[in-house]
Amino acid sequence: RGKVRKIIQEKLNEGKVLHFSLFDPDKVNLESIYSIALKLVESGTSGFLIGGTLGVSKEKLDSIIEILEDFEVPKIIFPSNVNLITEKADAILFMSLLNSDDIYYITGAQLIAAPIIKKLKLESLPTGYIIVGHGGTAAHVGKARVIPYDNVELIVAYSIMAELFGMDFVYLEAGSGAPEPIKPSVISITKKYLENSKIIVGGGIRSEEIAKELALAGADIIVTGNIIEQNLEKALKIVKEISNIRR
Ligand code: 1GP
Repeated sequence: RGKVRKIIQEKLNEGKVLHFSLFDPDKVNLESIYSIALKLVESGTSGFLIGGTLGVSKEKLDSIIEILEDFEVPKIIFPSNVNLITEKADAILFMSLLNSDDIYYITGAQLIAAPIIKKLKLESLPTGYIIVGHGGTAAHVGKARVIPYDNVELIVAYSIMAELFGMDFVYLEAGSGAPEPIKPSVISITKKYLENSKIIVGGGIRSEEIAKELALAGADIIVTGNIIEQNLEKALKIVKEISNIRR
């Protein structure tokens, strides 16, 4: 097993919940990213996810990872397509958009990416990506058959499927900038059905209260993106809240 997987597992074994900070290469400003990242690390963020759906390039991805190089926190690619693969990262979320209607987003892009990832010896974190509720740009581009926020039956079935496929992570995504995040009640029910796969939750998380609720409901990793750019102080509060939780 890879290094990043081990770091995540060790923290989870200690009863911690992890927070990942998402940087969208299309939105971040290269001049301010170092100081923002420093504050996030000091507040306890456990990982940097770098990726986005529109306006992203490998060059910008590389520049961001270079700026983040000094931080020991893992730098993980959150890819929307095959152009976002770089050997500079510590790992990549090797994702399949399980509720897509387009085979390209389920196994097509992954087929093209697989030999590249192997050649670069990039650590791969097998992830079932499931888009719920608002869905946002990722749902539109990924042709997701978006699952309604309250359809627990479907969310659970997709999550079990991901686990049965052997995926280490189930990423429940409400979409970047979603007006509402995934419901904590949905997370707690889904958690009961998963024995091995870890739950990543993201999309529309803007307060420490909701972040805490999601963590206590069973989310293993909480992702926040937009709030970092919109209200850094608030984002740091979320990170601190998550880092103090012990389950
Ligand atoms: C999006 O889950 C992430 O892919 C984070 O969403 O930008 O709304 O925090 P936000």
